[in-house]
Amino acid sequence: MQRNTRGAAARPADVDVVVVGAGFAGLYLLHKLRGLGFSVRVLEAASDVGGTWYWNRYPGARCDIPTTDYTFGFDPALEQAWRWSEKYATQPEILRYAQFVAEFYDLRRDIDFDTRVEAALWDEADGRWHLRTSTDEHIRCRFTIMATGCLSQPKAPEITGADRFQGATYLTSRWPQGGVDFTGKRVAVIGTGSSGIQSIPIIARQASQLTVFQRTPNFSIPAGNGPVREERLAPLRADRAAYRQAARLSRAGVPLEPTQVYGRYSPPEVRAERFEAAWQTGELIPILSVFADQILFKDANEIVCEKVREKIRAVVHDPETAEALSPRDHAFGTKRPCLDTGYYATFNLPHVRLVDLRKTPIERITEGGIALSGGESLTFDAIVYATGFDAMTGALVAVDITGRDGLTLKDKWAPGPSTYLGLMSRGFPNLFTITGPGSPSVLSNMMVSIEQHVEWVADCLAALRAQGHTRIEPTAAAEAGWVQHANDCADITLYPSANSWYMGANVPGKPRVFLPYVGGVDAYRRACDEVVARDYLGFERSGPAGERCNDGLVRRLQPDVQMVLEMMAAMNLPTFDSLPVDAARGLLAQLSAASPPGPAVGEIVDGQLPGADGPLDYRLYRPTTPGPHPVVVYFHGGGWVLGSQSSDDPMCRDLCARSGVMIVSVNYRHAPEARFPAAADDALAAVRWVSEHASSLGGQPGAVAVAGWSAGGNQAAVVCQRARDEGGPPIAGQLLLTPVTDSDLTRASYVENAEGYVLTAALMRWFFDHYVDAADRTDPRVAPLRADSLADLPPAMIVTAQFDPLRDEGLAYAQALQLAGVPVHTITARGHTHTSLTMVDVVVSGEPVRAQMAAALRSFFR
Ligand code: N01
Repeated sequence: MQRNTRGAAARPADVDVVVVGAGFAGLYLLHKLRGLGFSVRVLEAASDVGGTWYWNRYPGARCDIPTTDYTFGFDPALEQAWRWSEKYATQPEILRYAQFVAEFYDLRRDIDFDTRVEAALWDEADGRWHLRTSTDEHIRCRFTIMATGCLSQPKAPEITGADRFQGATYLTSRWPQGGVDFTGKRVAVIGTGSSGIQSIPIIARQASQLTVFQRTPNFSIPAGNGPVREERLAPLRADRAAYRQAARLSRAGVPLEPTQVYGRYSPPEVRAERFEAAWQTGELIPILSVFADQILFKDANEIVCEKVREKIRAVVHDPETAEALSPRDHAFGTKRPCLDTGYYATFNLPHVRLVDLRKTPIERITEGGIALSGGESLTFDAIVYATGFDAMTGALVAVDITGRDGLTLKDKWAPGPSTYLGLMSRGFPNLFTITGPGSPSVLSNMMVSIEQHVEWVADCLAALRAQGHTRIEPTAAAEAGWVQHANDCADITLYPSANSWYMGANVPGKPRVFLPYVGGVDAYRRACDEVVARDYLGFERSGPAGERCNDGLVRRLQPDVQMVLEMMAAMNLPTFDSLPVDAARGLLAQLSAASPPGPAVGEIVDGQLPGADGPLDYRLYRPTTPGPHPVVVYFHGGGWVLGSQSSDDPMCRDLCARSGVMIVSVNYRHAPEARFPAAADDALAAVRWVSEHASSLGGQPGAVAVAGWSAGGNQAAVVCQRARDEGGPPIAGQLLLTPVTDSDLTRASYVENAEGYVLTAALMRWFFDHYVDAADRTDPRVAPLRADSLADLPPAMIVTAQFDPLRDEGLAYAQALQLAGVPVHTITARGHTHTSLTMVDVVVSGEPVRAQMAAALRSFFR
């Protein structure tokens, strides 16, 4: 092994960049920055390169991303020069690979081993970091890059008496270099995460007795390891560059086409087939992606959970042990699932015992072994702690980092880490974190995420130098915006529901915050690239060239709204207003057909009712609960031109299922065939008819409520005014979702959101032109905001969306109703668009708003 043999005095104490850590991130950083002509030193606490693969030498340690993907892809020459032997390489082979990379680029000469960075202090006047090492060296540098790894700071076992044990004690993440021979030994393993699950079958082969102490069972799938499979190699051989690029643009850093199949709407045979196909791959990414909705909804997730439990029951002979090994406390994927080789079968061996700590907790560790709460005392020769890490933040705050104005990273992050893009944190100029909290990191193929961060940081340093800047720091607004966005991403998933290390829940006292970025490698890369393309949006820079601050938020839309817009942009669809009316209707029907159907309701009945000038179709949605139910007449969106009684089907199902009210969605005559006031007249006629026939439809007699989206919201608002002025019927309440309330297209929201969010200013103009003559546009049956009086109208809930041209007129209507004494509840949905709130099961971030809308419908009838 080559080592840095130069004396400390020979190394420069003043460099451009110090990199902390010589794992894969540190190695690539050194190579990259050296290539750009920066002076760099890498400081590494271990005695060699490899990072996590240096330390985690426990038996059975392997990667859990196939080696075809768990490998550097930035240099074809490096890839040509290395061959992996297995689908999942062992720790020694991965460590050899790290050593090979170090040699390939002659990196060791700039790495100080056995050198821990103990403190880093930012000197604002000097514009540099001052570092102190365990070797008592003081190093001054312009930039510090923390490449300290996400899972490198072991977590204390926190078990009473751990220090009293007289036998041998091992920590999986600090395994002895020469290995351990357990032959004939009575061994305890505490912990059943990836480290425990990988090591247990191998320790069982040697030990005379093995007792596994499990606090929480984990989901594990058989790795199916072996030589690298031809089908994995083929696409790489065919076009290596394309394959690597596909990985960079994938959700998790491994090429895989995302599925559109929803578990909750799939028949049993499709569920079984998809699950089994993913299971057979022996890979994490496919089993995490069996269904598009498995990480979003509990019922979809439970399909996967139960199928894994079936697999466990099929292997483990003793039903009680099988049940104890079956996770029931967390959704699949919310804790990182494990890959194993013979893990569950190990519990069929006569000398292996599982102790379920949920039933029988450890009371204490004694000199001779482990005492359990029930009074049982077990004797051991060795205890193995596979108890995990203080993940993502532990290694960063373990260094005493003091930034601007004496702020320490530890203090700043005490309530949870706050970063911009997971790359920097305000108050710590020129300090970068590779795969830091707030970036995809541990939720992705780390090699892809490391490469992306290294390249982003290297490009950033080069850009600063080129532009005459020596200092960079994120703005407070940009950082807060990113934290919000990262939380928004997590909050639409099931991840925050688990007590995982992703949530910091495994370390007592650590704040419960979702640490990685769950929006996907692809979406994340786009955000990072956009920041650069927009002249380092959200960063302050300064130096000889002067000061530059380009403040702003890179992501303001809810993540699922952003995703839908990006998907639509990728489909390159024509805009509705560029099409003839029939084609626009066809496009809407096509988009509706491709949407998930929405939740089940008790019954759906199609019928006809008399409109103002002939019959109108309606669709009735009945709740599952026994009736009679309160009745709501619903008007669909589509600008008076598009849509039908069934075009808002998922939305009507959702409202019905959530609120327990009956929804009657009414088709009305559309323009341009039937122009103003046909739609408004039909709406009033329909409400009258439904009101009169409520009982025979199975509804409660008495006042009905009205609801509508967009132009349908306009109908609902207009009906309330006309019912008040034209002899009824009584109306219990009005739910207006992003309604048209006026014909003034000059409000600020029209200007701000004129383009880019599906409903454009041009499309609204197209709708108006088809529906109503210019002279009639101030008629209150088109512009209810312009009615002479808004008094004595039914209570209202008005929902507007932040990025909707119609936002301000919706707010204006709410305000005007309020001034007229009408009870109004208003919501402005942050990060939403005109159309996003109706996208049931697709835009999950709309759920809380949909829940409030349903609650409003119920409240109208109290
Ligand atoms: O750690 P973990 P890990 N008493 O935190 C238990 C990566 N990795 O080292 O769940 C009793 O997952 C704890 O119980 P609970 C991978 O990303 C990858 O195994 O907190 N038990 C849990 O069972 C992985 O997710 C590979 O209730 C205690 C276990 O210890 C991550 O590293 C291999 C306890 C810890 O599991 C961490 O995995 C290895 C106590 N006081 C690791 N304290 C690959 O395959 C903790 N536990 C690439």
